[in-house]
Amino acid sequence: MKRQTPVRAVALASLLALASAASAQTVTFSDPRGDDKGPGNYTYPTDGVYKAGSFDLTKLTVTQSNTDVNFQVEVASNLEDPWGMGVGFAVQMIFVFIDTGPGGHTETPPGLNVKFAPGNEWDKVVVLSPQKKARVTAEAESKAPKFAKDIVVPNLTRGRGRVISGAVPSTELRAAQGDVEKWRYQVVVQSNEGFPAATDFLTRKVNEYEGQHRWGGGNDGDCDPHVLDVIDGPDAKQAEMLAYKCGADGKSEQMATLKMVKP
Ligand SMILES: [Ca+2]
Ligand SMILES: [Ca+2]
Ligand SMILES: [Ca+2]
Repeated sequence: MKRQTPVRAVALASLLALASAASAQTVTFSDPRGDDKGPGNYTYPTDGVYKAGSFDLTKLTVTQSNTDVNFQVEVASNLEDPWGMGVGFAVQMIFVFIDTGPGGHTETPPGLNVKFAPGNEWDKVVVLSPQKKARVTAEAESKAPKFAKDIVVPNLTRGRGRVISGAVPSTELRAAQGDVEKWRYQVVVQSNEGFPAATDFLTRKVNEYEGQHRWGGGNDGDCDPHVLDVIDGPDAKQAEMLAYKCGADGKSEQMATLKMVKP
């Protein structure tokens, strides 16, 4: 076999780079720092594992290749694995809601206490959790059966640096080439709760007062959004979307209502 000259190797490498650039589409969203306070006044749990900034969404990147759609969510502090999850992060749980076309759901999986506005229905949600895929899908089937077929979980979700990422096959999202640039998105930052309430989908509660493993600044009932950060867009202001009203009995009088954002 003839040995390839360095010049030809370089030419081949740049050709491959061009080919992959042509077949991959990427969309990115930025979110402000310092708004990891839900509707505006939520406080972190007191345990040291909930490091400042670790629930502060700063960026979502969605990349579509020939076969997969990859989701990368960046937060404002370095990821750690204090609970030994083995995947480079532990305390976060991220929901990437996707509007792929007309129709879809306004309600969300139990434990978030948010809904989507009419015209902003979600079709698929990609869940980035440090829990094993089997646990997440089992929880989806038992606690959110009516959404289970639209809850998509990467085979492996991992954290590195400040980025939590996972890829799913395009077929699971019914993604045709270029779709990621046409879809709309919303991200909900939650916390991975390995011992969730009986009805909650691995989510951590927000109460009136923060505790060792409970967020503060909300309501002890389920009328407050159990959400730390979402993507801010031109027509989607976080403080407006997460505004809510509770009755004296802790029941919802006005539920926090999210909107999608466009690339
Ligand atoms: Ca943020
Ligand atoms: Ca609550
Ligand atoms: Ca935000």
